[in-house]
Amino acid sequence: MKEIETLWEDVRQLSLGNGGEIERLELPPTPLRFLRDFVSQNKPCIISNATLHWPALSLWPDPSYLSEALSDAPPVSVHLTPNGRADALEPLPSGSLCFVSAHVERMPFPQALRLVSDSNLGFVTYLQQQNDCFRSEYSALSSDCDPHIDWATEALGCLPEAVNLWIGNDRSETSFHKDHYENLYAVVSGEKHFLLLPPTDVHRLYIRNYPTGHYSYSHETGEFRLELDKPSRYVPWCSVNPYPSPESKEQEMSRFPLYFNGNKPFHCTVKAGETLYLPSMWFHHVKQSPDDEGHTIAINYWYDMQFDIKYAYFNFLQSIRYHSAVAEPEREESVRDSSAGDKPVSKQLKTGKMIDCNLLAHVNG
Ligand SMILES: O=C(O)CCC(=O)C(=O)O
Repeated sequence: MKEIETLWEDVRQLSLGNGGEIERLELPPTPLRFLRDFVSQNKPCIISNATLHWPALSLWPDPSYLSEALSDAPPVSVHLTPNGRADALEPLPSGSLCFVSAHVERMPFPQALRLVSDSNLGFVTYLQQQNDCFRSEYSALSSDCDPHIDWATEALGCLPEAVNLWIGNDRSETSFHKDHYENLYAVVSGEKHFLLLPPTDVHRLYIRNYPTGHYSYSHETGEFRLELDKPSRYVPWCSVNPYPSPESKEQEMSRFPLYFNGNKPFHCTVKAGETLYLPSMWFHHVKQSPDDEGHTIAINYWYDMQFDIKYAYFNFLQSIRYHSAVAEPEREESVRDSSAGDKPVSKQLKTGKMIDCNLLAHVNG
């Protein structure tokens, strides 16, 4: 399907550039510039010096400040995984893949923060809950940063739908996915490493339906069990792991040639004090490097996206089946997604990571 490959090239030539670089702005843009040059064009940028006035930048790197500020707060949500990969594909004992969610529990913040930086545990702790947690679980910190990003609010014509706090370590990783939000992602401490692909590259990520499951962790045995959800449910998810282990690299490259042999994803590191504008429907994969205390801290503002003509075109593109010259493995064909785009968009607001609603499909296993 040459036309789709032409589209990938055109989007880079005409809009995003070929260098694989994300545009950087030294100062926050005016609302007009932000709307005209970035939101309307569905084009990311990194903005320096937009959050320098936040007390959080100097206060939050100190774990004792955070623990003190949240000492009397209700327990916070903690995501535990054996390897730092939650909302990601993991093999079942049968060898087939499952979309697995973390074991989630609630505990006092000071205890949770200690777990994040303790590298001697048999699990990885990520403090995150994509349900507007900053304004609920972490409201004691609200005066340390702005309640919204003013120039983005003016450009987008609404206040954020959700504001989320993320505190992770060097093993916390978020797999490739996309959200139906305009995302302003501000790093407060440590660094975040994003891989980004535009919505037009959807076929390069091999979205397929996978059965869902979850980890459950036993404090008594110190072991994780991976259990399939009951009743069974399937979600469409990106099949590509961009950082395969050395042993599986060759196999992954031959399974996903459109990803590994094509244009490199846009790669950017967002440092403390910088803000990434991550446009709606862009695919993103996230890793992180911690500060001296072993934490990476970020806060993101999810604004409602416009369900406009771009959204309609992207959905249409996604519904087209791409015929790669390279044959795909049989097993994946059997769970090929049903992305006809015929389901109405039902926005899962404040309920967690947005799996592409339009693709959400319950298929008979
Ligand atoms: O920081 C992360 O680990 C993931 C962030 C993300 O996926 C988002 O902001 O939509």
